[in-house]
Amino acid sequence: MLSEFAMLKKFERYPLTFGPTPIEKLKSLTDHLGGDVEIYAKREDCNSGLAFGGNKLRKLEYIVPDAIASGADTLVSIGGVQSNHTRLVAATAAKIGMKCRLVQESWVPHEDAVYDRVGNILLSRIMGADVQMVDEGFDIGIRQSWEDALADVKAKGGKPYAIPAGASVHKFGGLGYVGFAEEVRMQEEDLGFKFDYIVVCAVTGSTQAGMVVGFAKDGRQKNVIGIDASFTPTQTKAQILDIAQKTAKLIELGQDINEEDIILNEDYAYPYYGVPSEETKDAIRLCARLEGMITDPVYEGKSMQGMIDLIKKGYFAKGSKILYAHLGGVPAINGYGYTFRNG
Ligand code: 1AC
Repeated sequence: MLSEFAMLKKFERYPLTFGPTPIEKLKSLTDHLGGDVEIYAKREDCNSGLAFGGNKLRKLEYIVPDAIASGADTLVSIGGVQSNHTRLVAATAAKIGMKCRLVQESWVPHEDAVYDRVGNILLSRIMGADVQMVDEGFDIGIRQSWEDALADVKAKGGKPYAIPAGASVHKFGGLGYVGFAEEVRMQEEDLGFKFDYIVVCAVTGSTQAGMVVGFAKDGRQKNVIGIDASFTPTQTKAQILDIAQKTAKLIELGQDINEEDIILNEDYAYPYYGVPSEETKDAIRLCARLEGMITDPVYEGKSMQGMIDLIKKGYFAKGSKILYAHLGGVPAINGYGYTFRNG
């Protein structure tokens, strides 16, 4: 089917999600932080029945039609050991009747006895993906291990379809979050107000890039506040800009996206990708205890920490309405059982 969103109407969309995701007010967190700004969450973590859902499915909805049309029989992708993206590629492959080959690199210097047995990777294995562990460190770029996996599938007589880390540098990787912006605009009509800021976690970049392009339609691209969780922000920012520019061209946005349109805060990714600081852990606990909303040590914990800290520092004007994008990284928290052994 063709996309229902005006900005994407020439693109095929293969439905993997339930439809528009809920927006809920985080009242207790708002009150706890003094009430000068109002905090809402858009629950991308509740977007699908596929393997606990999450942001990657919005992107994959625009990639699957191309994968099917290519005649491929195997989706091939890559991420860290606890990658959400690879989990959702595995789920998508299962749903559309393809095989799945996943390269899981050692992106996170985090030790927990069960890190490579629980959470995302456990689910990928259960869904039948061929999971290959590779001892290489963090890098959001194109990886030799992934290219080797593509060649290996071919050598064994399969027909691979290549999906890069986070689906980000795929030619259609930015489309899903253009749709997010369109969906928010529709929801704003029902709510009767517009959000002043959208806060989003960024690592491989296509989620923020798509939002920037989508919100450029009504001049709000600079209101998308990315919180870096990669700890390699120069690379992440360059990738966001590149994806946003290519996506803008692809959808014929009719306006340029420039470096100053990409707002990426670098202050909360420390000490390393996938390793939570004490402040990240505190943000996870605070949000869980006030709202029952679970965030994770890799992605949403860092963007939650960033949003809370920016509110405390007065970054957002009094009276602002902030939309926190919960992208759905929670399954990884199972790999942090020791970190949270005392709550
Ligand atoms: C890093 C892309 C990323 C994942 O889940 O693998 N978000």
